[in-house]
Amino acid sequence: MASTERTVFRTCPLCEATCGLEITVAGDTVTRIRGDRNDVFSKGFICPKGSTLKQLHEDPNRIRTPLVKRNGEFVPVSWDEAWVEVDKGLRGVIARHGHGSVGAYVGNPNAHNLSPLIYNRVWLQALGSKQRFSASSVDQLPKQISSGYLFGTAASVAVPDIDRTHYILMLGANPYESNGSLCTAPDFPGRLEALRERGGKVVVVDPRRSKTAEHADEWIAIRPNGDALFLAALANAILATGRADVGDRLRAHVDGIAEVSRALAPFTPESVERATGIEASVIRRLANELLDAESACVYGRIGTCTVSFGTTASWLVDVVNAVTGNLDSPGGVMFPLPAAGNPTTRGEKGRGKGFRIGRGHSRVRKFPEALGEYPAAVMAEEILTEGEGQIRAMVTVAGNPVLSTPNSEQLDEAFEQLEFMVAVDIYINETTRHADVILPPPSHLERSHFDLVFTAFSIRNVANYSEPVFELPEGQPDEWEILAKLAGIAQGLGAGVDPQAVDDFTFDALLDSLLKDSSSPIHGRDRDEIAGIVTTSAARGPERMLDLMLRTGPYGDGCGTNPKGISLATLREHPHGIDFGPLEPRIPEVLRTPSGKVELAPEPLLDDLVRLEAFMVAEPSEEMMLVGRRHVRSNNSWMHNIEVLVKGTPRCTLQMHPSDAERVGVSSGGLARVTSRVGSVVATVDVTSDIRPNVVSLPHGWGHEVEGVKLDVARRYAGVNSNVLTDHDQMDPLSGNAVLNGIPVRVEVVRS
Ligand SMILES: Nc1nc2c(c(=O)[nH]1)N[C@H]1C(S)=C(S)[C@@H](COP(=O)(O)OP(=O)(O)OC[C@H]3O[C@@H](n4cnc5c(=O)[nH]c(N)nc54)[C@H](O)[C@@H]3O)O[C@H]1N2
Ligand SMILES: Nc1nc2c(c(=O)[nH]1)N[C@H]1C(S)=C(S)[C@@H](COP(=O)(O)OP(=O)(O)OC[C@H]3O[C@@H](n4cnc5c(=O)[nH]c(N)nc54)[C@H](O)[C@@H]3O)O[C@H]1N2
Ligand code: SF4
Ligand SMILES: [Mo]
Repeated sequence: MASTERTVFRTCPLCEATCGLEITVAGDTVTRIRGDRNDVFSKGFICPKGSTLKQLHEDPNRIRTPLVKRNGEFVPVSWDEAWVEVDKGLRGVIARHGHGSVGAYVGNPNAHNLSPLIYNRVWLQALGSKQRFSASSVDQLPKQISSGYLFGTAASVAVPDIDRTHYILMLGANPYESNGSLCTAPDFPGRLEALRERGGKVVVVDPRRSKTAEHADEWIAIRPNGDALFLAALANAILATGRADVGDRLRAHVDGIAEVSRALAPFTPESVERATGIEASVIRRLANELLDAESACVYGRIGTCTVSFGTTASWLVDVVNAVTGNLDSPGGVMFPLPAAGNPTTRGEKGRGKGFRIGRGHSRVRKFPEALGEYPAAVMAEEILTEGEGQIRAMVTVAGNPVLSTPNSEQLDEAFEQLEFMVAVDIYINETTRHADVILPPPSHLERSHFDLVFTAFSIRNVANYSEPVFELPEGQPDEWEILAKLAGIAQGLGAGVDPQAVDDFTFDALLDSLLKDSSSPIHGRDRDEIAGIVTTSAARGPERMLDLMLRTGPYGDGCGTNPKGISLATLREHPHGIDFGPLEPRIPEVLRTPSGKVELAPEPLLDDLVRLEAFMVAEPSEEMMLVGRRHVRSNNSWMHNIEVLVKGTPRCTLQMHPSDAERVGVSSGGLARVTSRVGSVVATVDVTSDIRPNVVSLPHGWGHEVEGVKLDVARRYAGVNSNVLTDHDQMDPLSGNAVLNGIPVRVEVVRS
């Protein structure tokens, strides 16, 4: 069969590392997947998940035809029939209760998928409901909000320049398992090793001795949710040395240092010792190390974001970076310049409207809107609480909130009560089993790929476009066609609406906005001429949109004005990607704040220091605290149906310190009941000294043994759902982000 073999290169769509894959195909079968050694960014690196795109594609449980629920059972139907059901269901709910009664949840894989990145907005707008939710509010929202206040847009996240830094202080992140987040760096572990080899230092702050901590120079076992206090004290100690300085280049561009300095005065290293569990001398030493290092960066992730001081901690990460002279500087934290543009490259340079939240408030608990959404933690009550504006129907796209968001049992019950639900998903899982109609997108190998999101969080400026490996099966619409059709139906155009018409409308809207934007290279140009240029090279769908974005982006050909610039065609000619080089300083041009400065002392954050101080002086809780963790062979809730990934030592275990295990009376392999305010699970115990006493850890995304779930492999490795324990009442008040780490729990032995 060797004669029919072909090799294709594509970017892995599974995590933020965006590794290049080399895929060998014979006929319609993948024969091998390995790292693409010529990929400009990943250079052959791949993790165990990357090669399982084959198993994912071939998974017999992956849905291949639309499913409609009849008498409680899913029945395969034609696409035409499915659309009639979607139209009938949505139309009915809208007629009875109005547009505002349809809620929407979009999950994490959307961020790795070009079609929804462009067309989700279209159907969400057509739906016209304010009841929008996503995985952002169980994840990175606090960092986006703090960045929005500081730099002007929620996309202005400064990423650690790990290839050039001499020192990294990492909090609540475990890239040896996760491969990095809000920091796209394929082979993150290798890059940390290179940092140490060139004489640099890696310090990890985590209640667990994670794999990253194991490979670091120093592990600091912080108390869960101690990060904001720790960082406040670190900034306080740095400011106290008299050596704090944003650096010559930034001095004229940063406002608020004096205010920050004053506001952080109460947070001395001594006064945070008790609440953080970290000695004052350690904090002072770290302050000096950060100042002494030729360059240094502080980086915080899930453990810093998904806690009750998530936004404040995320802000203080950048405060420390700024006052040590490491903001927007090589080896510090820097702003990427993404090829397809984003809010940091559009509009007037260096100044803007700034960032705010609270354009509306959730109906029941009055939580402010952020980034056009309400917190996922209020979704259940919005479905369950009667009254005007109650959610009666849900649309989910690539999300599994029943396993991923707080107080799962309550949300599960809420989904059960919906009048109608549509899911765009590849599996019947804990969430989609509640759907009336499931619309399956093509497999990950049947679609094109471009990282619209992660090029904006990347430690190098790169661009990589991948063609689909396989053609769409007969009759299978592309994911963008599914979403465009959903938009048409939501708009009331009926089951027969042509997705191409929705696409034309979407393209026209983008083109018009670029023609009007005075910063765009096609500003004021002839509409038909530009449409002609783009349409010849990329007929329609996401490719046409991407082509226009690339051409008008920072490296683009400007549709003719910059002959050396790129278009989609250029990327097609470079299957291993294009490297535009290391990040370059972008302040002040990157800023979109009203003042045109980095606003280091935003009011909402200064105000929150009152709450932080109260937390500092309060008697620390005696209760045990639950934190999460990730494993390199797992991916949130949805890759547990792949045998090669889940087999072996069970991974959904409750990690516990020997002293706690002894007190509770459990040993490794035994069972313990973990109980929080909202729920209770029984988990297998794993006793380890790699965790702080009084802290237990359980990974999320498990608990597949639920009626109606059609994941044959995952059921055999079911595990338990840690989000049965997380509490929908516990939120970071500044962002509405869920608290997923530092959950007070009781642990008891279960005797068999
Ligand atoms: N306790 C606790 N909870 C957590 C976390 C934690 O650390 N601790 N982490 C949180 C974080 S960071 C995140 S991002 C969320 C994730 O939460 P979610 O985004 O809600 O869940 P995922 O597990 O990513 O589920 C993805 C869904 O998308 C489907 N899918 C996969 N690929 C595609 C595709 O190409 N198209 C379509 N249409 N569907 C697809 C899968 O079948 C699955 O149903 O979980 C959060 N929950
Ligand atoms: N293999 C794999 N890779 C993934 C994913 C996956 O599920 N599996 N998910 C992807 C997604 S959606 C995301 S968002 C990223 C997340 O990427 P990371 O943030 O690197 O992910 P985690 O491994 O959850 O690391 C969080 C760490 O925070 C620690 N922690 C808990 N509470 C606290 C605290 O209060 N303070 C401090 N300092 N630390 C704390 C935990 O012990 C844990 O080690 O990973 C992505 N990559
Ligand atoms: S690290 Fe992430 S992008 Fe790279 S192969 Fe693994 S899952 Fe894919
Ligand atoms: Mo995430």
